[in-house]
Amino acid sequence: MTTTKEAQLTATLETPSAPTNERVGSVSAAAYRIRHHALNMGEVQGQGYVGQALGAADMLATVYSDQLNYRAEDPEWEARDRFLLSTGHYAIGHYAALAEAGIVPISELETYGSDDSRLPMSGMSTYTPGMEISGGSLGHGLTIAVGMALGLRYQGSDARIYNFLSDGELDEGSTWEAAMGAHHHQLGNLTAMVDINALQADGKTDTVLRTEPVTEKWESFGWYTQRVDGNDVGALLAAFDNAAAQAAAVGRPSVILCDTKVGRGVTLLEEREKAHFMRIEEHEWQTCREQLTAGYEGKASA
Ligand SMILES: Cc1ncc(C[n+]2csc(CCOP(=O)(O)OP(=O)(O)O)c2C)c(N)n1
Ligand SMILES: [Mg+2]
Repeated sequence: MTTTKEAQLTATLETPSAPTNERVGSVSAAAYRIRHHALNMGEVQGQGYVGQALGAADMLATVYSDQLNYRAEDPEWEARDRFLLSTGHYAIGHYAALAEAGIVPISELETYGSDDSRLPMSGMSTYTPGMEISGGSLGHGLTIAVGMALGLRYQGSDARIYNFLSDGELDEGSTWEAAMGAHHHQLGNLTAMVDINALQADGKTDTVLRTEPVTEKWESFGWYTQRVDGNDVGALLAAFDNAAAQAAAVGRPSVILCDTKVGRGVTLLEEREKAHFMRIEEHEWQTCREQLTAGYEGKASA
């Protein structure tokens, strides 16, 4: 539960000014490149978690090109902010973001999912620079994030922890235990973001396990909670700015709940029925790229 003191402090803190068009444009361009990389990587295998990468590209671009403090040439730099991908199968999108960030060479992306590649299908910390944790077993990312955030605080570090979760991970009890622990320890250095794409491996989230009302749940666990359109870069930037300004000052963990669309930016894939693990035919990849570019250029010139 939010305490009265927390509520008062949150109310008195100033809301940061709205993100500039320049910032929105720069993050949108990064998101476009992340989507483009993800399509190229998906084509190597002919199938995969491409829909998730497209859906989460705006979230990933906002974090990597606007929020995260890191050194591309030294991914293990002690003072870096940590981005924890707890949803291992989203690795394709994360690799694209790591390439955009200059941590993984763009030329290496074509090895995705191949034998001996540093970019396996499911994210593994021992394989890939910049991959902080292994996330194949869902529902563990937030527990690790809480431990890391505590550890950094004990060390007197100003680094922040960002944890990316999927809506399927809200099915896991461990996620909620960690959420409770983060509030108990007043981890203002922790920001979670949840990709609410309303989908899981076995079907739509509300048919697998109904997790709504999600906003009220996080609030009742004591988190500073915002829910935004996760494909609206301006809304994402504003939410991350609020999280940094308010949650850290109040000493409360922060969550940004992001409603996204699987396959976002590529009409052909937005309309796919079997969206969790997509099979895309050889002749369709070029159409995907063309639709992505046409949509991006149309929006940029609007
Ligand atoms: C602990 C655990 N249980 C089950 C699985 C199998 N699994 C892999 S992906 C997935 C769907 C999880 O939901 P979400 O991440 O929201 O799926 P998406 O949005 O990518 O379709 C499941 C159940 C797993 N990897 N780990
Ligand atoms: Mg999902």
